[in-house]
Amino acid sequence: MARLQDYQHLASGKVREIHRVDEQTLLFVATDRISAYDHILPTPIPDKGRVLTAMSMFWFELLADLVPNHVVSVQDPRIPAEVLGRAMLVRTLEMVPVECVARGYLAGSGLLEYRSSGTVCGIPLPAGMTESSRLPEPIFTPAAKADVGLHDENIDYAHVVGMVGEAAAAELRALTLAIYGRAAGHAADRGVLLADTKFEFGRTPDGTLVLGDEVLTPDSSRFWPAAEYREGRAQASFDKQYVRDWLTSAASGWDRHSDTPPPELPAEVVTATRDRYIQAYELISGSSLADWPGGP
Ligand code: Q0T
Repeated sequence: MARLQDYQHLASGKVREIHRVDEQTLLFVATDRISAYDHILPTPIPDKGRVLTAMSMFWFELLADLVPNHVVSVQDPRIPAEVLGRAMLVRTLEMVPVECVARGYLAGSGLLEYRSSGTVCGIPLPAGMTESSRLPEPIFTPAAKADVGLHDENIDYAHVVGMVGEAAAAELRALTLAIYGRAAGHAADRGVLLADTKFEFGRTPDGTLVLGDEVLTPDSSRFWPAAEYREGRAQASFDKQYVRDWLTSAASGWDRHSDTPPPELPAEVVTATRDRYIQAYELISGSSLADWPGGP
């Protein structure tokens, strides 16, 4: 079996790592780290990396007739035992420098832009919308990756055309909206609203657009329990609500607007959050996490 130290470390995200396996192959590793309020918390959530990997794989397979993806394997002797279940061997792609976001509801940076200009990524929206409103139809709201520590910057479609050209921009928008539509329909059938989600695409040497990164996970998307949806207020997060509630409670002793790092999470918050991630995976995929690689 391979060791992780056999591979050159190429990049770290907040909660992911990428290693080089060979010229054509990367090891994409999801960690158990969790972020909240723009901080990485000091306490990991056991199995979070496995859940996000299993969930991405479920969606890649559901979407395979719409778009090819970068996954080579999640069970291969080149995957070190220490990351089995939370790592994907993937094809090295030439990544497209556009964060491809689809939104069906108004939240986050979309809500902020709407409040200040009545648009999202330059797309005019009806007057009178409010926090969490459902959009008249899903929209493509691209962003440009920002430097570490900064938020991605929303850009308009013309900006995407300037970056990648007319044909690629049109292809990215159409694919993003087609994938969102398929995924949101599947989620809705299971009582989950897919408020928004971010995709990253790359190209193979022959120019084919391929879906990369992790997809349709709670880290790349807003999943809202449909039963609790109410327009005009922030929605409960499917996965992180226990963490947010505890961090903002007096019990944590933490002020999220200060520049102090967040405290360790209590064991009961860790357990409840882990259970929520597993529930989300099992609800959406119809499979048991016990059947996914890397278990005990
Ligand atoms: C990438 C080539 O996830 C990222 O960084 C976190 C550590 C962003 N990123 C993606 C790539 C991929 C993928 N996925 C790929 N298949 N080929 N590069 C690099 N950084």
